[in-house]
Amino acid sequence: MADRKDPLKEKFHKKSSELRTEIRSLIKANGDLVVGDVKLAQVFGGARGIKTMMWETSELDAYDGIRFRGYTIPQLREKLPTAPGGEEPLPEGLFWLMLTGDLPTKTQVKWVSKEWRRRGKIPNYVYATLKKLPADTHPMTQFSIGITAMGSDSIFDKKYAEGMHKSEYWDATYEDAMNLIARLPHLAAFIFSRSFGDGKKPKQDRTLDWAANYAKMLGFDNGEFLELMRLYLTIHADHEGGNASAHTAFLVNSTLANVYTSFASAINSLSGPLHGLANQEVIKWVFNMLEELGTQKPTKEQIADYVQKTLDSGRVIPGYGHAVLRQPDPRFTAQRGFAERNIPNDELVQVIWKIFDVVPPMLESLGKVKNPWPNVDAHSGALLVHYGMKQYVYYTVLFGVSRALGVLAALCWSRALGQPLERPKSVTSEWVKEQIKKNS
Ligand code: CMX
Repeated sequence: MADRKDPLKEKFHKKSSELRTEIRSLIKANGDLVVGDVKLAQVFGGARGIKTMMWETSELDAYDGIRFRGYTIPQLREKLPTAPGGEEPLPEGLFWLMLTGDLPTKTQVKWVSKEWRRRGKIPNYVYATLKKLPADTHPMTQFSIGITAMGSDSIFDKKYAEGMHKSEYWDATYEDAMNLIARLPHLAAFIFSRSFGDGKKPKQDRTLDWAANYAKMLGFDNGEFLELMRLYLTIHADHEGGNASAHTAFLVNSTLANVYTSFASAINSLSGPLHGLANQEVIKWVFNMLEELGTQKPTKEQIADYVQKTLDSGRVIPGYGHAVLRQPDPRFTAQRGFAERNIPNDELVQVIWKIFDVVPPMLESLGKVKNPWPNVDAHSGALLVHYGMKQYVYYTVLFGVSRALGVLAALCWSRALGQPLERPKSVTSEWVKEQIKKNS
């Protein structure tokens, strides 16, 4: 579609065409293979564990945590290219890996950084749309509206209206996905500026990578913070396909909605406190605790009392628990590692570590929590506060910018493999009672 040479698109096209052919013959020969049973408890229990979708970019194991194309987070820190003099992986490299299945070279990652800088311009009507909203509109609402507004620019929609052949869907989807990823830091930084700054459009630095550019457009240029952003935007990128935001995008995109509206739907899904908004809820909960206790250095006993009070009031402990994981989240551990390397004496970070000692046994003692361990959201806020980003209502936008990498790579795959409209079956309680009667 684009005239320019695009090594990533070429590689993706080759790989996805091969897999498409392979999957077709695989389904033809093995279409009746049973891959799991569905129990009544799962029907009523949020569809936990039911295998219903194909998602190429990553896989989640309850005990080992996330693997991106087979690589754990520590392996990504070792194998993905870094910025000059840096230690943390560049998210561009993870995108290349998720889209192609292969680890990129430094040159390939540099190409992606350049390509995203080239594609980053947001149409003026998007800024104008956002300016109509009250400045105190929640940043996630602004983010969703901004992404939806950009959909007017969708190459997929334009080509579809012109009668595009279905064999070309992948190409238009790839172009939209690359444009959207390139634009997100600009949009997200503008929202930060509107909500907490002078409201001006941020300007990118033509020498920087995607994450560092985003950090700078947010107004932060501390080298350690740029490294934190590279790590942050890498580890939040994908968590297989069944999580609420990814699954929402997958469902919407299966109708052939463009990736802008599909990803805006993912952002809406991420904005709930049981999912992405938990990162804002964690730090809010910690700040409230410190204020109520009147100390920045609470003891474990004081923390335990506060945890008990939260549970007694019928609320969850944000940042703890997970629908799939049954161990401390490796994304928590990666952030803890960053803090241990860079800011081990930070008071707030030490509170987060004390909470980690206190909460799991307390949740376990309730006898109903399946995973008492911290998830990704338990640590991120304390790191951001350390470097001066205290506006916690913004935190889920950072998560959303990162999540675009996995979701959009997966949507490219979905269109390239020709995956159909998603349409699972629902049942009524009458039907369930009927089945129980028949069974007995
Ligand atoms: N604090 C208190 N109670 C908790 C809990 C927590 N952190 N985690 C689970 N529970 C409770 C559930 O509310 C449920 O209680 P009821 O039976 O009274 O309704 C019970 O334990 C069983 O839940 P579960 O099967 O262990 O957990 P689910 O798969 O249903 O839910 C999750 C998973 C993440 C929604 C839940 O652990 C939770 O609410 N955690 C706090 C919010 C949070 O941190 N979310 C972020 C998740 C990661 C992300 O997507 O970003």
